[in-house]
Amino acid sequence: MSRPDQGGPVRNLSLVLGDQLDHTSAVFQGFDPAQDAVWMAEVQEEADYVWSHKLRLAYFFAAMRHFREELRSRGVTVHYHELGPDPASDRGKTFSQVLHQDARRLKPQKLILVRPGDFRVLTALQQVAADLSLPLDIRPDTHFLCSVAEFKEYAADRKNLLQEHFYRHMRRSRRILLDPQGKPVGGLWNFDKANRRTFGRRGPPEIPAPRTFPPDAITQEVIDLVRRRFRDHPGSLEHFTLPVTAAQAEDFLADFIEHRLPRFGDFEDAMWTGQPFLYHSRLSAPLNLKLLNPRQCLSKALQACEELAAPLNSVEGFVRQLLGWREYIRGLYWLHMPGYRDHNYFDQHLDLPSFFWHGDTDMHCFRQTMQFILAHGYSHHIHRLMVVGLFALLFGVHPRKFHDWHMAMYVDAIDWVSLPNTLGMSQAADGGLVGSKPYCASGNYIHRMSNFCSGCTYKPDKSLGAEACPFSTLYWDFLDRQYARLKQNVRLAYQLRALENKRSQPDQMAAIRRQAAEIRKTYF
Ligand code: DLZ
Ligand code: SF4
Repeated sequence: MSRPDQGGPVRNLSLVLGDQLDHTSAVFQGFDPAQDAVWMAEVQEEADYVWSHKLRLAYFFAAMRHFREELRSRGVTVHYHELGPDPASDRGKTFSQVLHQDARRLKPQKLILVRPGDFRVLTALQQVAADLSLPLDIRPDTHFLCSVAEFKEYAADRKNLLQEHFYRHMRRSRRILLDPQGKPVGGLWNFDKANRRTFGRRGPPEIPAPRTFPPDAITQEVIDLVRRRFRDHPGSLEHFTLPVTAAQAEDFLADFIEHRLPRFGDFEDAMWTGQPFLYHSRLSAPLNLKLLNPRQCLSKALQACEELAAPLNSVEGFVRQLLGWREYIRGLYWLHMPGYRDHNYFDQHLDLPSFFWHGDTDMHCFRQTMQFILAHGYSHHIHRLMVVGLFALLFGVHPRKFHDWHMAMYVDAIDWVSLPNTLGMSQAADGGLVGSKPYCASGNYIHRMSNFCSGCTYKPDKSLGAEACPFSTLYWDFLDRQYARLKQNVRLAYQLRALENKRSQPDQMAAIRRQAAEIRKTYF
């Protein structure tokens, strides 16, 4: 009998998506290379249903092609749909179209899939299987520590799904950073208060640059493809440095643990001009493509803590991101989808100002953040939350438009992580499902955490007049516009008292409203 690579019949066709590049994936359980085959596809729709950054496209395609080569070198048959420079040569624009054709040709008895990271993709693939009358075996994504089923069970009898409580549940149930009595190591569950240092006037010291992985021939071919075929897309391809294989990702992790983890905690929230990475790991991209497993990351960080190579506040901060935040965000996504997409608690409807795509603005903090994003498809979490996200919230942007932009511009963005992060955490549009209070602040926050304001034409402590910081004007305007909704949150009482003081001077409040309206007009 001929094998599946020689055009022979395929028993099971295992579908591997661009964010499922995991050799230990459940899609390979029971896989028999003599009878089964893998299916992978680069498709136009994934590149432009949101207007993706060139680097995001190149990263996915390069990592997918490396994964294909690794599978083939192990004797696995991979049916792979490659995009070429000419769209006319595509066999289909969507996963559904390409899979339809391949399944008709290969005639598998069954399709196997690990739960995708995007509800939209899950429903599309379910539809193909139904149209072809083929069984579709959907398996859990064992990359994550907490399964969808466990999260649903955890959520079932709880009124409030606070991240901090879920994090403690994960620490206890996985016995991570616990002493023999089951208490948190160091006496605290959370060292967040120790993790808000700034760099002061002198700025950050020399920080070892992250390990880079220059493009090999496969990646270079992809870069050339993206440069030609997707030339109108935003962003640059000059800095392709991320790991594209599991082995490279492991080196990337080791480099972070040795050189930047020790000070990661202290300066987790700090920002600085010209420094996109500081002590941050940038592990989110290889993690979200599943080149890295969170268990590897946890084990290396815990080992560094035990060997006293990294202090507890840094290790706990890193563990919280992976074991708390990341797993929590994913659990919430699957708990609330598909309805979650439609939340718009603050009833905001504006488009993004155009500088979200090119960064051409005189707000120095925003310009810097956009430089990082355009060059690297990346900025760290405080730029996301307290610069670009904050501006969208205060300006009045529709939360899903901000999510779509974030999906387009960040290399690490997949729907399961981007949607709760943007729509929930940063835009508070879900009415408090993800965060216990909206992250709203004036330019003073950015001033405290960075040196951006010293290079800016505006003054963060001014909300009126020619020198007023747009963040600060829009901050007071946001509190004023959304007063009735914000008043329901006791955690905002202090900020709202300050607004009430401002409101007691009606002329000043009216001037702020006028200036905010002017900013919206100018930035459109
Ligand atoms: C983000 C992305 C891009 C740009 N391209 C592809 C692709 O061509 N093929 C693919 O399988 N996946 C791609 N992805 C990831 C998907 O958009 C989506 O996030 C995942 O399929 C969800 O599991
Ligand atoms: Fe940003 Fe305002 Fe500071 Fe300028 S003054 S850098 S706009 S926060």
